[in-house]
Amino acid sequence: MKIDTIELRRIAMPLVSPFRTSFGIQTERDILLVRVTTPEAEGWGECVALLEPVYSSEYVDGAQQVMERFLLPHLFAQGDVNTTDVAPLLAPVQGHRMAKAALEMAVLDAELRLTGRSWAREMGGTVDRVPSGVSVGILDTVPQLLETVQRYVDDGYVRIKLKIEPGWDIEPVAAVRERFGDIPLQVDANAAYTLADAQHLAQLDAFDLLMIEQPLPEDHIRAHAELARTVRTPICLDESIVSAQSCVDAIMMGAVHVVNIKPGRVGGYLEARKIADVCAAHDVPAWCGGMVETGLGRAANAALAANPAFRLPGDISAAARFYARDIVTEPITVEDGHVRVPEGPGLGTMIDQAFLDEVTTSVTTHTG
Ligand code: OSB
Ligand code: MG
Repeated sequence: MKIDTIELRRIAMPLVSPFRTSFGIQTERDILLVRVTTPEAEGWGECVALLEPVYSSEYVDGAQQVMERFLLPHLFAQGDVNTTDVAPLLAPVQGHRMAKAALEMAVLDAELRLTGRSWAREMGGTVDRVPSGVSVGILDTVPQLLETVQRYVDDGYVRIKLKIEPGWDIEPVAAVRERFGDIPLQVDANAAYTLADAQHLAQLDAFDLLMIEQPLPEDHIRAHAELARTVRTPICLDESIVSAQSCVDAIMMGAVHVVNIKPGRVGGYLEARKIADVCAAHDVPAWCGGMVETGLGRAANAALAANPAFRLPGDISAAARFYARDIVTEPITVEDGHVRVPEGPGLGTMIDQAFLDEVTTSVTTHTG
C-alpha cells in the first residue's frame, strides 16, 4: 500500500471514576490516535502511552514526538508499505514500542479493511466471544472496594483483578475473597515491591489467587524467578515482557507462569501474536492486558484474545467501565461475562466522527 497521509490526533477522554495504581492516579486520558490513509483505504491506530512515563518509559508527548521526528520519515521513505514491513522499517529506532505499535496498528487496519479480512482471523482467533475481566484500582477503604467489586460482579465480569501496593494488599484481598467466595481473583502490583517483600507476598498464598502480576521492577527477571520459589501464587509478568525474545527468556528462567500480553508494550499486534505462539509452544497460559483503551484498542484486543493461546480472561472490560461515551459507534459491552469478537474487516468498528471531533484537542497531518 502507498501511504498518502498520516494524521496524529490527540483526544481528551475523562474517566468515569479515578483509576489509582501504585504508579499514580488517572482521572482523564490524553490519547494519541493515528489515522493512515492510502489511495484505497484508511486505518486507525491507538497509542497506549500514558500521560507520564510512570508505567513504562514511554509517555504520550514523547510518543508523538518520536513519531514525527523519527518514525514517520522511515515509513514515508518507503514507497510501498505492508504491515509486515512496519516493524523492520522502524527497527533502527530503539525502544518506543508503544509509538511503533500504534503506527503498525493503523497500517494493519487499513490493509485488513482493504482486503476484507478481520482482525481476529489475522490473530489466529478461533472463537466469537472472549471472557471479560475487570481491573479494579486502589481505593481509600475496604468498604469502598467491596462496594466497587460488587458492582462489577453484578455487571457480570468473570474475573476480578485488584491493584495492590505496599499498605494495600493482604487486607483488601482477604476482604474480597471473604465477601465474594471463590470468584476468579488476581492482583497486579505494577512493580511496587522488591524481593525483600517475598515473605510478605507469600501471605497472598492463602487466598487462592490466579496470579500475582508484576510484583517486582521491570528488569528484575532473576528476582521474579527467585520470588517464584518463595510464593506459591503463580507469577505473571506484564511490564517485563517487552518482546517475544524477553518472553522466551523469562519462561526459560522460571520467572513467569502466566503472561500478560499487551500489544502496545511489545511493539504491535504482530509481535503480540508471536508472543502468543511462544506461550502456546511452552504451554504457558496467556491473557490480554489492557491500557484503558478506547473502543479502537479494545476491539483489537478482543480479536487478539480470540487466539487459543489466551487461556485466561483479559482486561477487556466494557467501554462504560472507563468512559461515559466511546469514540466508536458500537462500544464494547459485556454480556453474560463475555465481549463479542469483532467480525467486520479490520477493527470491525466505526468511528463516531462527531464525538471524536468533540474530544479532539489537536490534529497534525503528515505527508511523505
Ligand atoms: O498494569 O495492567 C496494568 C492500566 C494502565 C496501565 C497499566 C495497567 C492497567 C490495567 C488495565 O490494569 C486496565 C484496563 O485497561 O482494563
Ligand atoms: Mg499490569
